[in-house]
Amino acid sequence: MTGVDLPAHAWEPGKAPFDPSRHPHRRLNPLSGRWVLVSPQRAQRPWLGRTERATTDVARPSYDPGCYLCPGNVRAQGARNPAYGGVHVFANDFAALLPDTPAPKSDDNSPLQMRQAAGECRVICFSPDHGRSWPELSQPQRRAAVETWCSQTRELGQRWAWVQVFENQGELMGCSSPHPHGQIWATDALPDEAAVEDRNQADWYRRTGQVLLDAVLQHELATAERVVWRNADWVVVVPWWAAWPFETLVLPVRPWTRLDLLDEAARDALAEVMRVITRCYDALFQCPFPYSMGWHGAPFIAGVDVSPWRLHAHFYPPLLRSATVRKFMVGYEMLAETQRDLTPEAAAAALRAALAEVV
Ligand code: H2U
Ligand code: ZN
Repeated sequence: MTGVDLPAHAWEPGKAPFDPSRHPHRRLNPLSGRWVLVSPQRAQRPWLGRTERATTDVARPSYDPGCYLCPGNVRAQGARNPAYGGVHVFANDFAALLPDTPAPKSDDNSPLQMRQAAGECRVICFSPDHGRSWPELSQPQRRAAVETWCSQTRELGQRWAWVQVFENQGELMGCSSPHPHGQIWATDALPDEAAVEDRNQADWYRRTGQVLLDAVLQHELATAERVVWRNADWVVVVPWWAAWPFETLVLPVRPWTRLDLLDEAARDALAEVMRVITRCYDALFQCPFPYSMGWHGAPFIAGVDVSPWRLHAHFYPPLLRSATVRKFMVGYEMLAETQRDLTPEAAAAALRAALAEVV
């Protein structure tokens, strides 16, 4: 036999019964249809690679004269923000999508495809206070931000097929300003992630007559292994298929399909979810936790059956082991498939422990 020596393992190859907390395995993400390689035996490997500079936890001022997003300040393209006192929404000065875009000629037989891309991009400032984001906002302020997600989704959904509410938090995730803000991009076509989730939820519904994420939620509540926190309306889990080390999925208890349809109680409860989850993340490594998060709900396409859809939010934080060690999606991830060392169950336990300190 040729080859290299295998490293010694804690189990006898070929003999030990499968244990997902010790043995490498693959898990399916049924929303994306992609697999994740889980390698728990590797979680103790030494790290001599890059460390991120820890974000210094200095209190930020409540107003920054140099901030493009603070009330009364002039933005990068010359427009001036009003002296807003609550949530403030404006059209992105550097919009990636424009409403009146001509359509290119398309040739279905060409390998080089091109399609029209029309839409609108907006920025949401969650509060006038430069120094307070989700964890520090008051409950009424968080509730107002949730209300804006819902009302913007309703308004933009009248014109566009897909309304993407999202937010980048922290320099590590490319967030351009510490001022608490999120974004909304609305577009005429289903973007890639939305189209894949749409197809997979529709396939599941056709095959089983069930809503995919309702089935997932039932499993998660039954085992509770990956549940981080819940209230009457929402459940926060580290999904079975998490790709990022501390990725979470926010699922509704009641059968909501889109943000704009949520009732008052669900909106109130969602404001609480945002407090708990952001504090939980910050407590995990005692730093302002970077992440990208966003909402997926049924598209606004006339005549399309929305029954397979369940509203949900994804939180994708990049940190792995501390404020300074992040996960890189490189090498095997780029060329083969996503891989993680820490099991989603261990990640959920760590988040629950962090949460116990702050909530
Ligand atoms: P991020 O921090 O998540 O990148 O979002 C900031 C957005 O705000 C970004 O899309 C916009 C950028 O184009 N922006 C303005 O529209 N006007 C400005 O004056 C600064 C930033
Ligand atoms: Zn500011």
